[in-house]
Amino acid sequence: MSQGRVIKRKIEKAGLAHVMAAHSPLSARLAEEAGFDALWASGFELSALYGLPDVSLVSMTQHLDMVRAMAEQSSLPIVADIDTGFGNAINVIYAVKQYERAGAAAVVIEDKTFPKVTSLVAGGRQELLRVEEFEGKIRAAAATRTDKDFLVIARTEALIAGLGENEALNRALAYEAAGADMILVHSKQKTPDEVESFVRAWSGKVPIVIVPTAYPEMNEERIKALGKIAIVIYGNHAIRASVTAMKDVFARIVSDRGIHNVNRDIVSVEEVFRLQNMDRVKTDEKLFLA
Ligand code: SPV
Ligand code: MG
Repeated sequence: MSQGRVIKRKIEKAGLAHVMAAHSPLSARLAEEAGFDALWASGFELSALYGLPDVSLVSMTQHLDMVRAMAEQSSLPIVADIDTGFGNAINVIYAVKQYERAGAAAVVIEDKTFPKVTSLVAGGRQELLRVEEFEGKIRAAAATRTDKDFLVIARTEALIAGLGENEALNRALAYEAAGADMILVHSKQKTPDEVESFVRAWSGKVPIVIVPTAYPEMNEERIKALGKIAIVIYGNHAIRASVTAMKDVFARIVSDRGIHNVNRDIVSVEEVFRLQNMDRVKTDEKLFLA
């Protein structure tokens, strides 16, 4: 079964797929062990991993390499955040071929101009593409995939850009007509109101994807009660959890002048060996080293 089919099955069965951000094969494995349905190959997280702002600096090749590495270490489907598609519809055609071959289950393409500016930053420059041009990108993506279950998800940034609900709804309808399998609507309002209102007003047939980072009260109970939402993406909690943990441990080592205290509170080296499949090396040594 293709990875796109796996996500669709999950949605058919459970009504909602829970997708966790990952920025490395290790975080992908941890998300899988925690029980998520799929991985979000987040552009924000990968940019942060490189210490860079999420403004189209990380290249498609860098992102693809990470998608491939995650696909090797986790059996979960990968929803690839391909930002604006790395250029125009021609770039999208190339990207979709590459991401499908890399083992992704889906791509999310956003309707901003290239280079984009990260969505949640206060006062960010948010410029949207003409609707016709973005429709062309969605048509190009849908025409390029070879697996009919590979999902093309169109993301509108109309609410992020402050253009209002009507613009967001009109764009989403146009993107559905262009062949999008789902619509991701993003919002940076601190409460769920804006997205809830969009979802209630949504008259399209395709389901909605949300990333409730800015409005964390939107829990799964509320999402299910709203209906129409097929995927919830926890967009940056892997990198934020890592930063929290590293800051805490590093500060304690500095203040304790040693590792004697933190040692009790962090995972053992054996746990990291487990995550690295070190036991497999031991088995293979017995089998193959003469
Ligand atoms: C990402 O995780 O890269 C996203 C979500 O696109 S956000 O950063 O909220 O725009
Ligand atoms: Mg992104």
